[in-house]
Amino acid sequence: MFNRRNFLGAGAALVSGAAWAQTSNSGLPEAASMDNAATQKPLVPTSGPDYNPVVTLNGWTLPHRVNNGTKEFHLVAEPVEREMADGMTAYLWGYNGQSPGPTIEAVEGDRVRIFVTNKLPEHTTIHWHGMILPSGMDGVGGLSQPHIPAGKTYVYEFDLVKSGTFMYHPHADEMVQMAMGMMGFFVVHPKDPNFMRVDRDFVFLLNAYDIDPGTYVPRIMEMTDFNMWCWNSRIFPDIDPLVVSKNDRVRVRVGNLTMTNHPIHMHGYDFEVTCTDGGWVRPEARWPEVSIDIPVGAMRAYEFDAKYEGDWAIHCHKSHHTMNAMGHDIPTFIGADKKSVAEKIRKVKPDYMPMGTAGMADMGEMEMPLPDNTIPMMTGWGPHGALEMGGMFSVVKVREGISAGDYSDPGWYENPPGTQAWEWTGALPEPTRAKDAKTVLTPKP
Ligand SMILES: [Cu+2]
Repeated sequence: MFNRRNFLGAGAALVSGAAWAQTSNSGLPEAASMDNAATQKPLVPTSGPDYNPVVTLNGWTLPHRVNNGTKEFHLVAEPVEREMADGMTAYLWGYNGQSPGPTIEAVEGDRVRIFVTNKLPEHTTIHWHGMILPSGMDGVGGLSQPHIPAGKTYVYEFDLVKSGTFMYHPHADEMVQMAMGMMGFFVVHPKDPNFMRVDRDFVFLLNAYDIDPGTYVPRIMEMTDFNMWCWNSRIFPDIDPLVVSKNDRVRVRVGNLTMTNHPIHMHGYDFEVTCTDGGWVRPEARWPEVSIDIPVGAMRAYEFDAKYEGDWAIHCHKSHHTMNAMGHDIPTFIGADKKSVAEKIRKVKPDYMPMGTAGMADMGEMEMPLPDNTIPMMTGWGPHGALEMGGMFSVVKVREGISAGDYSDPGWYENPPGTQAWEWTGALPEPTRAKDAKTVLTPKP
């Protein structure tokens, strides 16, 4: 297995590896590596057909070189340290320094040659999810090819016969390798630059981990009880916002490589599903939605015109998926009177504070002492207070006049006067039916 020393060793090898690349097109292409979990600038094409590059949330696009008309990429499967949020790092497996791996972008009609170097402690392969390609390039270890042994480099080469949104992941010891974070996006842009053109094109993968608070390595045997619900191995409050200029045409591509479905809900807009991993959805086959369920092992892309300025929440609608670790196995105390027991506990633990008797919102506001390397289950602050969120949550920030290619955080939206919910300060008559109510869920003071 790996330990911290192996980790650093793999990183160091990569850095020195960069030096031998780029010398000749007959050798391996450079294996770029990323040491940063922030959203990187999109990679604008410098040759071939024009396209609007995607923005990988808290991720990056893999650079390539062109060798006699073939686009060459170099993926390195290896242990990585991934910052999931400020104060929380996971020891994962990924590609080229990060989990998920970098997004691969190319154009319909391209021939691609992808070198895969295995720096994991065990064998691996890469399956190109959704792609139409020769059987022997499909990446199922044992079925379509021998596994790539540790330390070896294999080459995948095929034509991109259709545009769309695809994923890549191992088809070798999958339970372990995907639970450890090995996955990435593969976006094939249409050959016609005007087909399905948008101004902003975001991609992220849904993934999940079970990492006990205070530890670093996911429990890979977990089937259902995950405690880290991530977008691109990142959790709220540190998933970057989706920054959009007013009136942009926007596409959001979401892939699901967890073991459950995720209804992704975006506020402020209705939108249409325009692409699945099977291909583009014809205009006459689309219907309006405000939540889009992303099935397991699938991707969905939706589009909208950014007509409405504001800070619009985007999140999984399973409420347990907008929580971080520490949120499980907590008994329900709503309606319970913990006053007398709290007095007894304070005799041995003077700072004990009973929580949860009126709901759990107090957990979002408290700065509770935590073990190392975890973050609270509900956290994050907005312009009006605690957000009480975690996990799969971010914000679509639509503003007037953001220049093309600018994805920097514009800060919080200021609601124009008269457009924000306000407090009623007039008379509040007793509702008649409340007099008969026998059950009151709030404990008496
Ligand atoms: Cu979810």
